[in-house]
This record gives sequence, structure tokens and C-alpha cells, in this order.
Amino acid sequence: MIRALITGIAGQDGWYLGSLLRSKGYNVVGMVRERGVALASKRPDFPEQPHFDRLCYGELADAGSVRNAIGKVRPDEIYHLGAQSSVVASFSAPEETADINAMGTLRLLEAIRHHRLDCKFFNASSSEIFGKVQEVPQTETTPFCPRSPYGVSKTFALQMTRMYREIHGLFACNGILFNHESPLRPDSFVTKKITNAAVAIAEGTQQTVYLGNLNAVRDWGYAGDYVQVMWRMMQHDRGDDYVIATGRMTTVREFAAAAFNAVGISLDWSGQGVEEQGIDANGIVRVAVSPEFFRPAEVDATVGDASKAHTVLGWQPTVDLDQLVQMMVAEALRA
Ligand code: NAP
Ligand code: F7E
Repeated sequence: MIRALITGIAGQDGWYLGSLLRSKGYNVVGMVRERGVALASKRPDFPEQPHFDRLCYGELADAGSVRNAIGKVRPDEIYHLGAQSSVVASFSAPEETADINAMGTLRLLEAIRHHRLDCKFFNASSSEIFGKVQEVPQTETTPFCPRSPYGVSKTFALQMTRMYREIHGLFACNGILFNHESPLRPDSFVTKKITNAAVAIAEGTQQTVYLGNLNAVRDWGYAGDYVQVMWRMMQHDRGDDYVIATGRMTTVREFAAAAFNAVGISLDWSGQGVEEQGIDANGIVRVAVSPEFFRPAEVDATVGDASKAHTVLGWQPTVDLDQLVQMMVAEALRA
């Protein structure tokens, strides 16, 4: 039986990946920072299913605990998903972000070397490494130009992972993941904030949702599809780096329009910048802009070209944006 260690098992991708690996017969050990965390109680909005066999303690900010976890579990495959994953939060907590995301990845890689472990390593990298994009769409060869402490931390982690592959011969992969969402996305991310708000507005418990940059463009995929390709990378005959994306650009405004449509509310847009509003058929403002949600720096035209993953790994996304919106709205209606 193959033993996998998943860092970040309590997060969105941890749930999908743990479920996938268990369905393939893996023994799944989830690393958490609080021993015995009751994941079900952390996640009352989603039916609990077994997505790990057992948990082990591991704090990415602490080298000793990471080394202990690796030494005790001795996994065949490590899927490193644990991170301070909020770009917004990284602007107010740059040091913590660097410690967990950059140094945390290095601590894992060093623990593998320390224990002379013969294992494979997957690192969850991010499209945020491209930041102020140097070309559109972005591929595995697009130069890095991160614009947030989060993006810088993920650039360090990607380069370290590459270095351990090239210098130490580790089977190591970087998934350069573009945004991927699901009903398990935490409420602070824009897709979940919008789908929750659209449902609350349709049910009459909320009047208006306040958003930041409506012109921001993202390439949004489905988390269930993205964990499939993480596993495929680890089954290939050598470790490598892959852009994982849908190739479709969507603005926050378009995502909001789709979510409101899904609950039967059609929006008309008027005004510009902070004056822009999305207004329903009764003339009620349902979407408004608040400067509170603007960022010190925004990444532009983020859209990925996943041709390499299509060709080499035979991966294709199965859920399009409309299906993703429907899925997230259905879950918000159910909750
Ligand atoms: P997520 O829901 O935020 O989950 C992150 C997990 O990391 C949480 O379970 C969290 O544990 C854990 N974690 C945070 N700090 C830790 C620490 N100091 N020690 C140990 N564990 C810690 O993230 P996700 O959306 O599943 O993303 C998975 C990975 O993909 C992350 O590395 C993220 O940066 C990367 N990524 C995600 C996307 C996306 O669109 N989702 C795109 C590109 C890259 P707690 O529950 O204890 O907080
Ligand atoms: O923002 C805009 C905001 O916070 C998306 C993480 O998984 O993907 C994620 O990071 C866009 C941005 O995700 C609001 O300005 C407008 O342009 O949902 P988000 P993110 O920052 O793209 C990358 C690839 C990761 O690696 C990260 O881990 O939406 N936006 N109005 C807003 N964003 C938020 N959060 N809230 C708003 O009200």
C-alpha cells in the first residue's frame, strides 16, 4: 500500500486530494498543526467523508516538528499543500507568510534529505509567481514577477523544489496552480464570498455585497480537477513542473453576474470604478464597490496555458466555469 503524507489536509485541496488518494487505495496520513483537530466540526457546511486514514502533528513554521513528522510517517509520496494561502493576508503578514510558505517548504525538503527518504515530493506552487505578467497566457517558461509577499514566498518554494530535484536528485514536482475553487473554498476568497452573498440576497437575508476590483481577471478552475493532476504528476516517470489552468479569463464582474443569474437575479451594471453598481430588476443595488477590498498591488491578465499537462500527463479539466458556479451556489443553498 502506498503511503502518502498530505500537508494542509484540513484545507480545500486537502479534502479533495485525500479523498482521491483513498479511492485509489492509498494509506493517507494528514499533517495538521493541532493534533486531533476535528475536521468535521471545522467544516459543518460539507458532508464529512473519510479523506485520511490518520493524522500526524506538523507545524510548518517549526523545523523539528516537520522533521519528526517525516521521520515517523516515512511516506512514499508527499503532497505539500499546507500554506498561508491568502494573498490579501500576506500583505499584512509578510514575515509569517514567508516563514510558512517559503521556509516551511525548505524545512520539508531538508527533512526528506535528513532522513534519506526515498520518496516523491509535490509542491503546490501558484500563478501568483507570475504577478506582473510578462506574457499572456503564462506557461512553464514565463519569467517570474511576483507582486505580493505570497507570490514571492511561492517563488522561493518553487525554486527550492527545483533545486532539490536538480542538485539532490529528488523526484520533485511543482504544480503551478491557477485559481481553483469549490464549495469548500474558505469564505474570504472572492468566488465563495460572491456565491454565498448571491444566495443570501435571493433568500432575503442580505441586501448588497461589497467587492473590490471588479475588473480583476482570473483563470478559475475546479479543485477536484486540480488534485487529479497533482496525482498524475507523481505517477509520471520523472519529476517536472506544470502549469495547471483552464485557459479561460473571467472578470470578477462576470463571475458575480453568473452567480446572481444562478439564483434568478439578473444584474444591470452602471457607473465606473468605486461608483460601479450591479442593480437588479427592482432597482436595488446588489453589488457595490468598497475601496476596503482593493489590494496594494493587483496581478493582471492571469491566465494559464496548460498544454504541457494536457500532452504529457493527459490531463483535462472536466468542470467549466458555469458548472463551478452552479456547484458553489447549490452548496450555499443547501447550507
Ligand atoms: P487552504 O484551504 O488555505 O489550506 C491550506 C492548509 O494549510 C490549511 O489546512 C492550513 O491548516 C494549513 N496550514 C497553514 N499554515 C500552516 C502551518 N504553519 N503548518 C501546517 N499547516 C498549515 O489552501 P488550498 O486552497 O487548499 O490550497 C492548497 C495549496 O495550493 C496551498 O499551498 C496554496 O497556496 C496552493 N494554491 C492554491 C490555489 C487555489 O486557488 N486554491 C491556487 C494556487 C496555489 P489550518 O486548517 O490549521 O489553518
Ligand atoms: O481574489 C479580486 C481580488 O482572494 C481573486 C489563492 O488561492 O489564487 C488565490 O488568490 C481576485 C483578486 O484569490 C474581492 O482583487 C475583488 O484579483 O479570491 P481571491 P487570489 O488572490 O487570486 C491564487 C492563485 C493563490 O495561489 C492563492 O492561494 O478577486 N476581488 N473583490 C476580491 N477578492 C477578495 N478576496 N475579496 C473581495 O471582496
